[in-house]
Amino acid sequence: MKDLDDNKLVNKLNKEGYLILKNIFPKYLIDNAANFVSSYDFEKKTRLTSSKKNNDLLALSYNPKVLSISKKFFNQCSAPIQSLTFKYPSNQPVHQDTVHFSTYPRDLMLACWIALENISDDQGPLCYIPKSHLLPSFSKYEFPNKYSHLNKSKSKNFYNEYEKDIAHTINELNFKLIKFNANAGDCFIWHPRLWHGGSPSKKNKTRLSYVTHYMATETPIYLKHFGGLNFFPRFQNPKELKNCKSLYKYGFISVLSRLLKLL
Ligand SMILES: O=C(O)CCC(=O)C(=O)O
Repeated sequence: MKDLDDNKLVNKLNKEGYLILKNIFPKYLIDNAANFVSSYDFEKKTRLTSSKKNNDLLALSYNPKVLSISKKFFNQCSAPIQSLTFKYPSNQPVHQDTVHFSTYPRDLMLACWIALENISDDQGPLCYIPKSHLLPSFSKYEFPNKYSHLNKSKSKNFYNEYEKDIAHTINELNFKLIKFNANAGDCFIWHPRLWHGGSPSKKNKTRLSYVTHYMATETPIYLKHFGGLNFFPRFQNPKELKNCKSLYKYGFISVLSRLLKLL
């Protein structure tokens, strides 16, 4: 991959909000991962949230090119902290990942989505809005004023309302959703603020795919907005994918030292 200079790629990611890369994964890894996912029983779950039991999926998450791009993007070391494996279309409404994975300082996460088979329109391809990362990120409480804490009479299902408001905005502003019709092995790296989701599709066709979320390991504080008290993000200690080791070695003390580093 000498021809793909990390600086140029990161500039492109910052400009367009995404990168499409081909041929960065060995074919045998894609084939092995595809075999694993297609034989896995997904009857009860729509996605598998851990890849640690499968070495081929783990090897995809630790791809050196993706790690070096994320390192350049963060300007510090990077580690995979979560993965999602899909056998079927995700049907996930459009969102920004920052609603799920917030960091302070902001936007120190990245995602890499990999097609494990050829994916066309009827398989619910990944979809995205180019340059939507130029918009700020919104927590699920901030996006629609009408559902803010100032209006307690509205629905308390903030995430649901967030998804509806994103859909409404796409419509109102005439944003164009692009489908990523991928070949097996193609990957799509998106900026933390890029609006993306899974195109709606029936579940009768497979959409073998695997996504890893990366986080900068040195400075950021990682925050979760789900669970606990509404409006109060929770500190989270993310764990590295391969060994489940916490990124903050000394728990809350590490969080404090990270905060001090930012002063
Ligand atoms: O795979 C998909 O369809 C969507 C995945 C996604 O939105 C995510 O991982 O944040």
